[in-house]
Amino acid sequence: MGLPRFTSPKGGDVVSSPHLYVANCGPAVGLSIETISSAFGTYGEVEGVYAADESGTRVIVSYHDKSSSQAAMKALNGHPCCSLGGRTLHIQYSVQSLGKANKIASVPVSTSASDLDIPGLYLMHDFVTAQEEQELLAAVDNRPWSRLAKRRVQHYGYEFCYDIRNVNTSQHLGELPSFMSPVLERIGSFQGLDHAADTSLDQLTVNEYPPGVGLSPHIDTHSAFEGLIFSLSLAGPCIMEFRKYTTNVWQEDSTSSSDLENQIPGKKLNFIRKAIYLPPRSMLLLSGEARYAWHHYIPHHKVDKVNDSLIRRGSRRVSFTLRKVRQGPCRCEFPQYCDSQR
Ligand SMILES: O=C(O)CCC(=O)C(=O)O
Repeated sequence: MGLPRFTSPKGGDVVSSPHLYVANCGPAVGLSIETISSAFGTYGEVEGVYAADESGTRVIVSYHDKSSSQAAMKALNGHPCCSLGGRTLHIQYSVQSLGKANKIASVPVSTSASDLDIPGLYLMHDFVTAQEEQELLAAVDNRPWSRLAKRRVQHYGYEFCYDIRNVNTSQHLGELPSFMSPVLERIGSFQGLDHAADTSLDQLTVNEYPPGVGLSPHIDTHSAFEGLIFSLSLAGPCIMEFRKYTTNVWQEDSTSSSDLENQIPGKKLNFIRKAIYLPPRSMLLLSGEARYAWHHYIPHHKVDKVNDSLIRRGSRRVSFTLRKVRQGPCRCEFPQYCDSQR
């Protein structure tokens, strides 16, 4: 499944369209795709929010109709937007293009975490057996799924709210289900984990991705979760990519219209990018810098190129992400990425 492609605005020659090219907006400035979708949703039905390019600071917001995009343009262009952290957005109309997509260079994919050299990132292959994998999949398939735009999810312990990228700590859904006990017990012996680390995890999100569906770049909200994030991959493989932005994600933006002219897609990239292959039954751990300072995401591919092999994603990938809900503010060593220390 390919993503829609949009032309970049050149000299404002697009009079009006349902699609908006929005600069100073995106994961590199601390705004998740869900937050952007919710803010623009005030003006009409948003069909999708897509990265306009690799910068992480420009997105396409695609509405169902022109009257919605015109209303959003009028309300948000050049004005500080309260629901987007007070940022001033620079918006132009864009058009959907039938031409070929701008090809984004692929990055070499590592099969082990040590090759990536991201502090705090660990991967254990065969964390569960094939039989345990079947049992875990059967357990979640017996329970109700909630449908998001492109994937299905289940939440245990605490519900994760995508609009605020946080949990509602006043609503405890109960203990993690008993089918997770063997996994939780084994996590204590995860290689790479500090012996003193607190592995009392209390929140589980199960994601089911159909083939070709990925996940947009994000850092799990610091104030929502503690410092260890585990993700178990089941049923099918994928690659996960990581980006570390070289500009401050919370930096106040002083983009003038002449700066905007320099923001043409495909120019300078402001991040380091790395990729890892996650086979079924493997467990990934994000801790330290990997958890707090690197965006992670899953590209929307049906087939991944890993070294010289092409690997098909399979009929679905189901991930079990385990975290501990934070009760106080985050005091990490990465204040530039931290919503508690903004
Ligand atoms: O599917 C995965 O492995 C990652 C999921 C994730 O990052 C999330 O739910 O925030």
